[in-house]
Amino acid sequence: MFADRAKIIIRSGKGGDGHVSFRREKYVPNGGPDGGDGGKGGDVIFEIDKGASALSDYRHKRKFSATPGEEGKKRNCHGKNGEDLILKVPEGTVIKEAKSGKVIADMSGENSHVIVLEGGRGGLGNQHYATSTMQAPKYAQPGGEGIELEVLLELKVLADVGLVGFPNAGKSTLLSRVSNAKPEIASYPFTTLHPILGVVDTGDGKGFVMADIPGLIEGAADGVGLGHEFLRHIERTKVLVHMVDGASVDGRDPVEDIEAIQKELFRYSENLLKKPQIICVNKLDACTEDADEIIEKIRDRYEKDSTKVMPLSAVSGQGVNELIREIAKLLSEMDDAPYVYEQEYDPKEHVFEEEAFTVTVNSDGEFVVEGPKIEKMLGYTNLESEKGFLFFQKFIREQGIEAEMKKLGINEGDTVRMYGLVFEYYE
Ligand SMILES: Nc1nc2c(ncn2[C@@H]2O[C@H](COP(=O)(O)OP(=O)(O)OP(=O)(O)O)[C@@H](O)[C@H]2O)c(=O)[nH]1
Ligand SMILES: [Mg+2]
Repeated sequence: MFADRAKIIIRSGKGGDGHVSFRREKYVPNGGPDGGDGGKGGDVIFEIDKGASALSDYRHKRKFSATPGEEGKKRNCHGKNGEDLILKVPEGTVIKEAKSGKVIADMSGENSHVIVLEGGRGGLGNQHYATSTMQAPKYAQPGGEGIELEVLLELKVLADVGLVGFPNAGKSTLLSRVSNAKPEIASYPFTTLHPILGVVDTGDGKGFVMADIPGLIEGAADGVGLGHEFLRHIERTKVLVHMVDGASVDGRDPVEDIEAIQKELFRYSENLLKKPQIICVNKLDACTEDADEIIEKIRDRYEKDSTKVMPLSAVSGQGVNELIREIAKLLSEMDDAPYVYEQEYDPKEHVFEEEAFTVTVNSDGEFVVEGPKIEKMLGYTNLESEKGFLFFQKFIREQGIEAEMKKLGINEGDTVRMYGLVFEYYE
């Protein structure tokens, strides 16, 4: 099956912990601290793979993790950095945060290599914590946590032109005629099962990309048939080519067909109907009734500034060059940068959000400081030792906790509570 959507869990590597150790030398009983720093955790990076056209690699495996950094070692040895995890995706893959559906990165255009999750930083070894009064620090910094996130990968192909229409209208026949693509063509509906891109050479050194998607039927916007799944692939296109069987080969009425497709496009997204559209009245070679009459009828109803009606035969080639010229003209009047989705969600901010602290003043006028990061910090800091206490003070300042308490009006001598710890505040 063609995979153009996948939900996976990605995880960056945890940073390696800093190491606690002391030099050991013969006849030197108490060597100085020599605990090395931990290595940085691996990042999760997405990269465009120009050769890939589907997200099949992500269909059968759910979880993808970068490796953690190694712990620091004795003799000032730095732990090895974790390896980055590089996930290759086809161009046009949009990475979204699974719960909110917000865009993290759009792997299109310039964004060919994006670090989506950073690995945790390596912790500092105890050698960094020696001072003149604390020469044997037993504290080393733990490595930063890795980040885990569920993401949705959605492939929205990058094409300039999107081909839409009922099954059997002749979309694939047209694509095979004007481009290098070789889509399957058959006289039954739903021959095309997934989007196919073709490059159309316009002869002037330029060209454009045309996407053929499975035929749409009524209810497509609600998920009927195959079309709905694939409408997202034409969201980024600049021009829509709407094909209709003008010869009623399947006994359908062209005007009713056009109407039904327009309705589905509109229901999927109003933006689709805002794009310039060319209605191609196809299969002219097979018309038994008066072709001019059918074309006139369609022109009367649909032709306006943003919609052009063009007669065509994808099989005989009649009208095909005119169509390509018209598409090229429309595209030349438009901005040629591909549409790239903006970032709406930054995993880094999200982590900060989770780790943030709160300061509240209770009924006794005490300042209560809470938050998972503070709890963690207290867990690894020995406040009895001078070094530990200095570290604690620095933490309170650097995390902005002191500033927050000042904002709430703390004065010298006021009481501060933190997870069972009670002390008086002095600047
Ligand atoms: N006579 C005639 N037949 C055509 C023309 N264009 C396409 N056909 C035939 O119509 C049938 C369907 O063509 P396709 O190109 O597979 O149609 P499609 O729109 O891609 O269909 P789906 O992939 O099912 O959505 C085939 O048997 C084609 O040979 C045309 O201009 N004239
Ligand atoms: Mg087809």
